Amino acid sequence: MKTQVCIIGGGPSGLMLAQLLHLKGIDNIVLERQTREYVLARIRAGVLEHGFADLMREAQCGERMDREGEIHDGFYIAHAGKMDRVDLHKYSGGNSVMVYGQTELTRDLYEARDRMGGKVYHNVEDAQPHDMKTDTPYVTCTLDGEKVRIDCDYIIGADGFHGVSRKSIPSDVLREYERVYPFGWLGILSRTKPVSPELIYAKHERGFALCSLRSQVLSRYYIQVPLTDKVEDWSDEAFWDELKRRLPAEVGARMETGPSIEKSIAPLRSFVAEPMRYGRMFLAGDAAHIVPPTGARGLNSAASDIYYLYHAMLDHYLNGDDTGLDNYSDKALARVWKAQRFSWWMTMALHKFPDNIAYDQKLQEIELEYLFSSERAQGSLAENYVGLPF
Ligand code: RFL
Ligand code: PHB
Repeated sequence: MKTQVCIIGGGPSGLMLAQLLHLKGIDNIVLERQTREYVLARIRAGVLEHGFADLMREAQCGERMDREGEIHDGFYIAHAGKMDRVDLHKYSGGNSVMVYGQTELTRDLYEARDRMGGKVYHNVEDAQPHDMKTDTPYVTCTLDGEKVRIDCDYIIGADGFHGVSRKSIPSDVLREYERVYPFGWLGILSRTKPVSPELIYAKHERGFALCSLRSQVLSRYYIQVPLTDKVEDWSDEAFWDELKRRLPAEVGARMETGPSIEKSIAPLRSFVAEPMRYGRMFLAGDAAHIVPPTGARGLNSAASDIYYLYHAMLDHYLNGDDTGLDNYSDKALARVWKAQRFSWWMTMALHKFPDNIAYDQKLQEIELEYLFSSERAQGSLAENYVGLPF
């Protein structure tokens, strides 16, 4: 097979780039290891920054998001027995975020690919990039039991944290920066009315909790748990009891509970791989960087990668200008590191750290007291949460 751009990974990053390139007449193929059903069953992000929402519209996939997604102008932080609101709209110069599930936007991207006759292959085994440092790179893989070779101009590694692309960069070229946190998030999805119309991030002596939502009839809640906990350790009842304990009493009292329809534990990790380019292969999204979900930055960091990569590809194919491709890694990493800083800060401010000394705990409390006493501090939080400019 032959194409202009071969994209490894059919998550939001890969599908979004495929869709944008196709709309400009640039031929591409997406190789996804899992079935479509599997990809669409993963429950992940819920909060999109406006830059991501704009990209969905540019990809002609924003119609349902604009109809069903919710615009949020603020969120709450529960701490020290009170609830303080962060006014995103006021402190970010009129911006807001969109609450729309990653599952739904991935479905929208797949449907757009189908409508336009996009080439998306599922159940792809053994995808492997080759000859990235030459002008004739290619990808090999197994499709329906048959060995296939795909010749291309460029390879995009959009295959997530556990993908093959980053691992194909020689170790003397790749630098990796990582912090693993000593806890995870246990999340449940339930067909219940969300306890609050806006998100509540809760800092509590028993650990962090988050009240989020997918719609007015679908709630998404998380609690911080030790890394040693297993999903099976947590009955629905135990989850609801613990969640309520970590929230202000009046919030817990009005919590509508019900059976979980999904329950999973995600470990928390910060990770960056540099550079994000190796010859004719470019990394994008979780393949190159991971943030703990506390700042809702993961998918949104992927969005800026895709934005830079898309425009760099357009310059290459339509204007013969490679400046964008040459600058991609530096430009993407500059924004990635800012999202890392913000996610690290939110995580440090809101979680219970098992090894914290009393001094650290005091500083953690003062961090939030300071935040809500300073409009400038809230301004900094707001501009990062709604998304720094691309
Ligand atoms: P993905 O979504 O991991 O997709 C990569 C795809 O590549 C496939 N793949 C391969 N395909 C072919 N060959 C191989 N060898 C392959 N290896 C892997 C995989 O099957 C997969 O389909 O990466 P992508 O596209 O870069 O998207 C990144 C986002 O998924 C991620 O950043 C977000 O979900 C993070 N995140 C959040 N981000 C936000 O911006 N806002 C949020 O509110 C938010 N909440 C979250 C989150 C992530 C969470 N978890 C579970 C980690 C909440 C949670 C709980
Ligand atoms: C979610 O709804 O899944 C969600 C929302 C905000 C976050 C993380 C996850 O910071």
